[in-house]
Amino acid sequence: MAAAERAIRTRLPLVDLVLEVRDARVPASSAFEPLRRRGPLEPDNRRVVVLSKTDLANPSETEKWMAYMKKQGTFPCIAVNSHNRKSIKELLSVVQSRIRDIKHGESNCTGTVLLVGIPNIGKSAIVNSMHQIGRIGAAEKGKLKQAIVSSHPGETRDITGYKVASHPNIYVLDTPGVLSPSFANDDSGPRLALTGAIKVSLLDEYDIAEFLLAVVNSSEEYRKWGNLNQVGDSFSSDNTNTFRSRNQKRQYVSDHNQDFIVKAVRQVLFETISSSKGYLEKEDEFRRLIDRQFVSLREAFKVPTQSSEDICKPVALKLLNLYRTGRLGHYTLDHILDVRQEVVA
Ligand SMILES: Nc1nc2c(ncn2[C@@H]2O[C@H](COP(=O)(O)OP(=O)(O)OP(=O)(O)O)[C@@H](O)[C@H]2O)c(=O)[nH]1
Ligand SMILES: [Mg+2]
Repeated sequence: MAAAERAIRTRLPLVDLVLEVRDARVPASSAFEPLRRRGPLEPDNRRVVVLSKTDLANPSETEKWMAYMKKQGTFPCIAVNSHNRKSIKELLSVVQSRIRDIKHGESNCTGTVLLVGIPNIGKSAIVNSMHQIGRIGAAEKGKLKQAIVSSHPGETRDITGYKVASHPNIYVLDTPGVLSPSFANDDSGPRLALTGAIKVSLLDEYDIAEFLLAVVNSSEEYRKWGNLNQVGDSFSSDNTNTFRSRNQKRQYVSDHNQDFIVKAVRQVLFETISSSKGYLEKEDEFRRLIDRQFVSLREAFKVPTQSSEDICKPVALKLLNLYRTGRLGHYTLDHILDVRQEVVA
């Protein structure tokens, strides 16, 4: 990571534009440290902040963050879902207009954009979508490249350029994710582990799942899961073994992402949180709730007790996986009120 950071730092002064990708769920904790240390909070027209994975964040919190960043006035900010064509087109148009400004409207030139951020934040997914959707010549379209996208942090190892526009020609350089070791000393650690920027093996998975349950238990998202058995609910045709209804694929007990497992998990969360609401101000009640949830979630995930002495690890990993794929709701973990200005900029 140190070599990657050096390579990025060397390129920073050479490119026309820097796209700093941050996770919309943690817009402050996921700030890119090498840019943060650059100095005073003056307007920076070479930098655009991209809030990624907006489909996983709380939409009203994302709006508040966008308004906050705009008010700061130091650099533009755009929210993106890399799986959404419209969203990528908006990003492309912001990048093109910035490059045209920087190149004073010249169309016969080349603009370079450095895409930076912490690991697993969606950089390669963004560059792939820009490369595929961007207006480049038909001959070049035939030679489309593909950056490796993976749910594990640290997948991109080298800096690679992708053409995303013509007139002017724009190349985006995808870079390896870089994370400052200082995350271990502040409270961003659990948030970054939960959102997937830090390898789970570096922190205790049980602690991260406990943090997730604390977030879920303190939010109102669980109320949506109060009518899971009503007719019309997408999860209604439940069966604990395998089942197949019309237009549905066969569902297997071993796959915790399957609908009936997700439904059982949501039901556990709904029931345990509803029965404890009103008592949760007391720390020991909150703790007891989480312990109870782990026991019930083991059943919901169908983790066999006899197969492992430690049931917490598989339950924790399955729970984290559901959160990361958005199946436990939409949570923004950084709140504007908690954030100091220098952290955002
Ligand atoms: N839900 C959702 N998932 C996304 C989005 N963008 C990327 N992902 C997922 O996030 C994971 C990481 O994506 P990458 O593009 O590999 O992330 P990266 O920043 O390049 O990661 P490194 O190369 O390790 O630094 C993958 O599982 C992607 O499918 C998004 O907008 N929404
Ligand atoms: Mg990558």
